[in-house]
Amino acid sequence: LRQEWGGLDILIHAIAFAAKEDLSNPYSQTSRRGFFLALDVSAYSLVILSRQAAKLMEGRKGAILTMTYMGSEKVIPNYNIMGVAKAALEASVRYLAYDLGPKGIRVNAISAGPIRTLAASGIAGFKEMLHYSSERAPLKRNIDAEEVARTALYLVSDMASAVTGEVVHVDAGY
Ligand code: 0WE
Repeated sequence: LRQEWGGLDILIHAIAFAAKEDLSNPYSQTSRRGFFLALDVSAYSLVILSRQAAKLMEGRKGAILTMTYMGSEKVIPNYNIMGVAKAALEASVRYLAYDLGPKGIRVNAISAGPIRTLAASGIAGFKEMLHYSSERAPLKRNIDAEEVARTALYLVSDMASAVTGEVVHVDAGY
């Protein structure tokens, strides 16, 4: 990237993974291996990518953005180890914001409401979740990917030049 682009302005971190059985078995059954896998892929990846990105962002007012979910704050049935991984991810956003702030790099997260996607199609009861949240959210509807994208564009742009260490909820108010 240094060769081809001369540096980096924006890093979007959008990766998460937990073993399928850890998203259905009771949370108390989570194995050490499953715990490590979910935290490694879903939370530590932000730390290592941010460290590398920061080197490419020197003198550039860089912006780092990651994706999280309310399962970090409240219990969502079956979200399990992913909720714990997202809690670690959101705390990492704050510590990275503190760490990289002096270099002019901002670090934020979007906490999106549920969206019908290919990844979501594999989740048992997802349709019911969409129905439940649209009934209770203040805006009385679900969100779409473009609404997340518009918030992302805001957060990585100069419009959000004083916003860092923040978790912005894009969830129709849920
Ligand atoms: O963060 C997520 C899901 C991320 C995810 C999805 C999978 C499915 C396939 C992580 N690991 C895996 N592993 C697989 O093998 N979301 C915010 C979407 C999501 O997932 C849920 C949800 C919601 C919402 C799982 C249970 C309950 C609600």
